[in-house]
Amino acid sequence: MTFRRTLLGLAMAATALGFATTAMAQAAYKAEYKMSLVLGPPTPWGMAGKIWADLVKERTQGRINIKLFPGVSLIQGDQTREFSALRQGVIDMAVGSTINWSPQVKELNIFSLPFLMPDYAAVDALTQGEVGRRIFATVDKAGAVPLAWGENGFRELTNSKKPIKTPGDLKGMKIRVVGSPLFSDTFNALGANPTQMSWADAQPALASGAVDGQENPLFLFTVLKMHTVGQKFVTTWGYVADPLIFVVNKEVWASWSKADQEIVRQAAIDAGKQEIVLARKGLTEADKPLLKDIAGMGVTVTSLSPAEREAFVKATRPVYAKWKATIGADLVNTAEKAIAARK
Ligand code: X2X
Repeated sequence: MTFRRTLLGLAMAATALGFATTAMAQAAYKAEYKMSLVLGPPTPWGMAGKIWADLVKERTQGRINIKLFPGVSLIQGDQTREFSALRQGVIDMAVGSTINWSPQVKELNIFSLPFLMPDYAAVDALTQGEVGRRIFATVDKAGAVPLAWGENGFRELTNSKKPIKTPGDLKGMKIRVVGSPLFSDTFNALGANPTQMSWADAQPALASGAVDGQENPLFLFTVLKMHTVGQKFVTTWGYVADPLIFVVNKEVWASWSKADQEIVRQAAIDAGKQEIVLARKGLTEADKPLLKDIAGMGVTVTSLSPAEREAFVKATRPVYAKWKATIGADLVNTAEKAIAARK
């Protein structure tokens, strides 16, 4: 029967095509994929990359092999170029901070708005809700495939000079800041003297005293033993927190079979969940053991009362207003609402 023969022919052709496509995709797999990170293991950020790479290798039976390049070494330590390099294919995949990609994706500055997120529930309300979905759509449009959220963390202030309790205490202090100009605006508004530099340059600058202070999540303080480079004072003010985003270059993503794409996506989600637990360890328990560890290093840890914190909030309101417009008032309004409604 002609009809049946045609059907059979079509089925055979489809099968052959299916094999061909699979074979082509398989042939296009690289022997090794390059993953960019600023911080390597044993920091939570580095562990995010390691857990992701290990899960992918195991679940694809080695079809997808990933090598970690911490220190953003694929782009000579210039972390603000990471997103461009990812888009261009110099980097195959990355676990990157929203701060470092903000120069290319302005919406990512939302997490760096001073005092937007008062606690971890606020961070989750953004990344796990509508704001997170809209940001992923923006990252996708900007040229990379976003898969999951992780966390660098709340960025606390450290310095070599004195305890910081008021904006006045920061006056004239040389503070190393990161990536986006929003950070320079925030520290200028507080009367400090901010200097933008990469993390690679920040470490020698702290050691030599070229800068007095910096801001980063506290696990970095203990991992790097920052008290040994003169950082004797810590103020926990929780003014911003940077999430991490797991991403893959678009061409690399398209070269993988649907099944492998799903494996890589699920592995990123699983790694992100595990990493967020690591990033919050010692900071979510009532007695905050990480702060005790730091005090045990001979460091003065200053926690702000709500009234003291409010003085910093007030001083940075104009910066918030300016950047709200840059980021997009609609997105920031959505974020404010999600935070107000958090559990
Ligand atoms: O440079 C920093 O401060 C770091 C390591 O936290 C980031 O890459 C955003």
